[in-house]
Amino acid sequence: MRGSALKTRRIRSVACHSLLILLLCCSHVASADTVPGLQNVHARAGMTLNGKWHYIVDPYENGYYDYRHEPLDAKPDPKSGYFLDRKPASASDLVEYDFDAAPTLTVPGDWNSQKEQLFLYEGTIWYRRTFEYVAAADRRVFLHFGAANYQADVYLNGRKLGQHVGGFTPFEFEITGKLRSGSNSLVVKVDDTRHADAVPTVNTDWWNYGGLTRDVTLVDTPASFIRDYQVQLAPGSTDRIAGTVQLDGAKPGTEVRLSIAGAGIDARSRTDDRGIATFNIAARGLKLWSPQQPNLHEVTLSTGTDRITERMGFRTIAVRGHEVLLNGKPTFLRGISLHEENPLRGGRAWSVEDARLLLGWAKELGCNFVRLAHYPHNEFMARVADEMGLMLWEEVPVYWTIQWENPATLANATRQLTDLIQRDHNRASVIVWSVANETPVSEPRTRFLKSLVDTARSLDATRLVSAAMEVHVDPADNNHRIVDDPFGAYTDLLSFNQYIGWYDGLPDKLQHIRWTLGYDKPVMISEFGAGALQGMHGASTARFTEEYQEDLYRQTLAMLQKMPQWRGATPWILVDFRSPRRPLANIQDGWNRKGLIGENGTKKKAFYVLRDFYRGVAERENRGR
Ligand code: GCB
Repeated sequence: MRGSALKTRRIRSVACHSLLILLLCCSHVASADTVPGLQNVHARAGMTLNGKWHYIVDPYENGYYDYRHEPLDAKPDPKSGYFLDRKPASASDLVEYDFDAAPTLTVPGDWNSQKEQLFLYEGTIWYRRTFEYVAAADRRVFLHFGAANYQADVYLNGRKLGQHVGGFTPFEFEITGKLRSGSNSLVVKVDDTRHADAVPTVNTDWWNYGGLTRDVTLVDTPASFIRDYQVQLAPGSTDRIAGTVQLDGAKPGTEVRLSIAGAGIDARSRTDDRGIATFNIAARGLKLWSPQQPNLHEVTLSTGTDRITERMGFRTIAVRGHEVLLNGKPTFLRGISLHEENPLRGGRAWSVEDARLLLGWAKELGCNFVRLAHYPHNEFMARVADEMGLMLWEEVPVYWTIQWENPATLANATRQLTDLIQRDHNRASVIVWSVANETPVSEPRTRFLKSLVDTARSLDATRLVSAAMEVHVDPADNNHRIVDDPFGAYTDLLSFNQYIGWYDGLPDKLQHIRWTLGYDKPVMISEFGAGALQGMHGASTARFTEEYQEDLYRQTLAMLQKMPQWRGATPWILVDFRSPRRPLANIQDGWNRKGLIGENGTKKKAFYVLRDFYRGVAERENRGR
């Protein structure tokens, strides 16, 4: 079962006893090693480990063996483990690998888009880089990975630090006291093999980009430091701040100071015996965040030994009846869906610049909302969305069919959701946690998803929870669509994907459709769309022409406007994206063509249909509807 979700475990050093107690007390936490990750890593001292890493491709798993750390039945040669990063001791010593002579990959970055031979590769690649770092005696040091798809086994100077499972969430290891003076060898085995019991499972409609896909950072903190914090408006309030700050390595009663520039806030609190300081303070001077005015305040937390700053927005989000209320005002979610891919460069998006490109296109489209499908995107997406004024839907890869009855699969999904929420819980842009996409209805599936909703709500009472659900066709009337998924009872938004006019008839069918919605909630259409090859023109009934896609957008928008509880949409999708499920030669060539923008960055006709529609909505909203 190596590489499967059954081996899911979160490797985080448990630095203080009080944290352990806290975690054992929390019902949503699966095990005691789930210490929250380091918040706001990029604001920390340390150094980047991005750059060129040497790599060895290992399709047969020859470099894995380490009987000292991984008891395996086979009798491996202890000298053969690539993690040892060995050099021959003499000319007659046999070592059959050499990282120094091996080629390099750039980190961050998936391997598929960097080397032609690795384009379709799925399996193990061993990465190695060396670095020097001298930490002061009273400091602590961590190795932080923004993400590695899908499983990472991490070794420092030949010793295993641990393993992480899940391709899109951050993880770290404490390495205080483990650094050598002089050169250190950091080896990471990354395996992106797909597994039936994993999250996501074996079949998806996106490219399985493998590798160290996000930043790798060495983080240097004081012995007692601010590990995590959550600072936001108290639920239901626009003039009170509720915050919790988790210290690591501090004595109970340690003072924590919270100041918010431009809002006249400078408050103090003391940690309890779990290392947590809480705040609940008046905050009348805040300028609220919204897409029209994405105000950000500089928030600083400090203790006697540590200090950390970042810019944060403050806003409320709620639903009431059919309305979505942003800062108490009804808001239409003018959205678009997005994969984490930069089509112009090729491969996974990971940088601030990538985020600006993708979210900049969404702004041009007139959006105030973006669905980051179908897995956690890199954290710059949410930070840039904070700055640009875009609300976000963030999602975990509980996609299509998952092993609903496998407790390890649920633990894996819960871990990914927890880590996503914990990473982004200070982002004003994030308004929805989505726990799944298009999961066929069954009792075990609804139980699984309900458990994820409970996790999301227990971790964050200030945001909405949803999932992209499915629609069912009335067996007695092909033009009657029913949304009655039992899971809809647990979500704040009634969100579903529908492809009438593409997988289900031609666009003309849309004018005949009747809806029965089983829940009195705001409807947010999480997907609709049609494939079009940019530059291919023809009749509006001819598949893959821009005219077909354009017509489908027109007719879908006309249909949705007749739905009284319709409050938003995230059509599928902003840009064409790579998918191995799309082989149609000369049209798809390995790309899902439902983008409103082609792989070369050129806008298709439907882009302008949606843009004009969103302009109208925004104008009406500005006039006060
Ligand atoms: C869907 C999926 C999405 C696919 C899309 C399509 O319903 O949620 O991941 O890419 O349809 O293009 O078929």
